[in-house]
Amino acid sequence: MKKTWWKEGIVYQIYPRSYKDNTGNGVGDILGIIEKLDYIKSLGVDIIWLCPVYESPNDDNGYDISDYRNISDEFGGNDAFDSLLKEMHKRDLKLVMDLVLNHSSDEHKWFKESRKSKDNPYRDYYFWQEAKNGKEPNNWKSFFSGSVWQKDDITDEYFLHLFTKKQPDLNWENPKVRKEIHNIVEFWCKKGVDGFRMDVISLISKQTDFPDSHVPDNYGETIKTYYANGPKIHQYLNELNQKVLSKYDIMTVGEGPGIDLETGLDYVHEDRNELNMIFHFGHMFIDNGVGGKYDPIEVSLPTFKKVFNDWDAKIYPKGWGSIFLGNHDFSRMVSRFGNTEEYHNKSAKLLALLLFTMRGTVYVYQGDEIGMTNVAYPDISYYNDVETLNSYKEALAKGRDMDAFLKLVHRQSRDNARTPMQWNSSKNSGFSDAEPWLEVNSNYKQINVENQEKDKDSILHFYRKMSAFRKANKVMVYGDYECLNEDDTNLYFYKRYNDEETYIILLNFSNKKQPLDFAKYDLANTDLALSNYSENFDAFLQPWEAQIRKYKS
Ligand code: ISL
Repeated sequence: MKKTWWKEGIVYQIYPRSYKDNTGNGVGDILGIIEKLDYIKSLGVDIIWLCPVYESPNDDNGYDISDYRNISDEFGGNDAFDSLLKEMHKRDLKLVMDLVLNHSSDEHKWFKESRKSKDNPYRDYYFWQEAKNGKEPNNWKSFFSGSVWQKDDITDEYFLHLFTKKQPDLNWENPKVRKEIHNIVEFWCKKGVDGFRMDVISLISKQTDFPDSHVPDNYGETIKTYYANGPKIHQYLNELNQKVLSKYDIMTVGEGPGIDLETGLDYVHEDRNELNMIFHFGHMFIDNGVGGKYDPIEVSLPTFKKVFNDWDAKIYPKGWGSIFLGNHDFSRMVSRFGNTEEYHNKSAKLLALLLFTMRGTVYVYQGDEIGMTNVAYPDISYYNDVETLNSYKEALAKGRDMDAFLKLVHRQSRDNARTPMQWNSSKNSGFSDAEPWLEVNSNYKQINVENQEKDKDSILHFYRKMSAFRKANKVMVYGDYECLNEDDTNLYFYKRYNDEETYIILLNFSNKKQPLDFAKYDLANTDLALSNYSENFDAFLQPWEAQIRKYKS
C-alpha cells in the first residue's frame, strides 16, 4: 500500500463560528484560530479541516457560498486567511478547505442572473423546471424539510434545492459550470492550500428527468436511489481530478450521503483518479428510522461493528477510508456512543482509543478532545441550526407532541456539536467577551481545556497520548484490521497487524464489568501497551475499559 502524508496525518476539524472569537463580536473567527494554533499542534494534529469561511449570507452557516474566492469579513477576510495559512505552514500544519460545489447561495451572482429570465446566459447554471399539473415537478423532499422545488415568481418556474431554498443546486451538466468549478479549485490550489473536503459531493450528478421517488417517506432510501451516485458522478470527479487536483500534492475527502458499500470503492479506488477518501455515513445514520433522524431507532453494538467490518473489507487494499465518530452535523460523540452520566471520562477515552486504532485517516472534531457533550436548551428559541428549526416547524404543522419532539432535538440537533468551544471556566467559557452567537453549554465550568490541561488523567491528555501512539506505531495506520467478536453485544475486540507485529484492541462498550476470556485471545502472550484505566485485570474488563495489547510473538 502506498504511503502518503494524508494517510498518516491526523485531522482536526474546526467549525470556525464556534472555535474562538478574537474580535469580540460573539462569533468565532480566523484570528481566533491563529491564537490557538499552538494548542492544536500540541494535540499531535497534522491537518486542519476548516468548515466554510467564504462570503455567505449564512442561511446554513457558510454552506451557502455567495463568493467562492473571497473570505467573509465576519471571519476576518482575505488578510486573516493568508496569515492563517502562513502561520499553519510555519508550524508544519496543513490546511484543508471545505468546498461546497453541489450548490451555491441564491445570493451568488450566478443565481441572481439565472433567475432573471429564461434566456439569461446563466439560466442553465441551475436546474429550472416547469410546474407539473400545476404543482412541484416531483415529490422529492429537501434534506431540510419541504419540497426540493421552489417556485420563482419572476419566470414562474421552479428551481431545485436539495437543501434550503437559499441553496440552489448547481447544474454540473453544463460544461460552463464545470469550468467555473475547476477554476475555483485551481484558485485555492495556487494559493497553497493542502486539500479539500468536498461537501455532499455524492449529489452533484442529477437524474435530469427528475423521476418521482417511489418511497418519498423513506428518507435514506430516497437519498440513495434518487439524489446520490447519479449517472455522471464518476465522469465529473475524474475530470476534476485530471484537470486540476492531480497537478497538486493535495488531499481530497468527499462527503458522501447516499454512498453505500456497493458504490463506495469507486470514489476512492487508487486506479480511478477521483478522490482520496470519502466520509460514508454507515455508522452515523445508524440510528435513523425510515423517517430520518427525528424518527430514531435503537442500535446494537454488533450493528455498529458490522459497519466498520464491512467497510474495511470492501475498501482495502485498493482504496482508503476516513475514521470519524462526529462532526458539525451530528450530536456529540460521547453523548451518542458513550455514557456522559457515569463514565464521561472513561467512555470518551474509549472512543478516542477506537478512533486512533482504526484503519483510515483519523478525524477529530473540535471539543471532542475534552469530551464536550450534547446541550439541552430549554426551548426551541435557543436553537440556530436551519435543519433543526425546519424540522421543528414541520413537526408542529403535523401536530406531533412537541414536548417529546424537543427531547428529540436535544438528542439529534446539529447544534449539539456547534456550541462554543469550552476553553476555561470564565464567562462564555473563554470563547468570547461578547454574548456568543449560540449559548455555551452550561457544563463548561467542569468540562474545559484549562481544567484538563492541569489534570494528568484528563481526556485531553489521553488524546495526546493516543495521537503519539499512532504516530509511533505505523501498523495502526497501514496494518490490516480484523474484528474478533462480531456478535458480542458489549465487547468490541479487533486486531491490527502486519508481517512484523500484531496488536489486539479490547473495548468494553458497557456500564458493567465484563468477563475477559484471557486464554481464548492468548492474552498471556501480550504486553499491555496503553489503557484508559491505571489498573487492569486478567479476568475482566471494567466499565468502558479500553486496552491496546501487543503480542510478544
Ligand atoms: O446533517 C445531516 C444530518 O443531520 C446530514 O443530512 C447533512 O445534511 C448531510 O450530511 C450534508 O451535510 C453537508 O451539507 C449540508 C450542510 O448543511 C452540512 O453542514 C454539510 O456538512 C449542505 O451544504
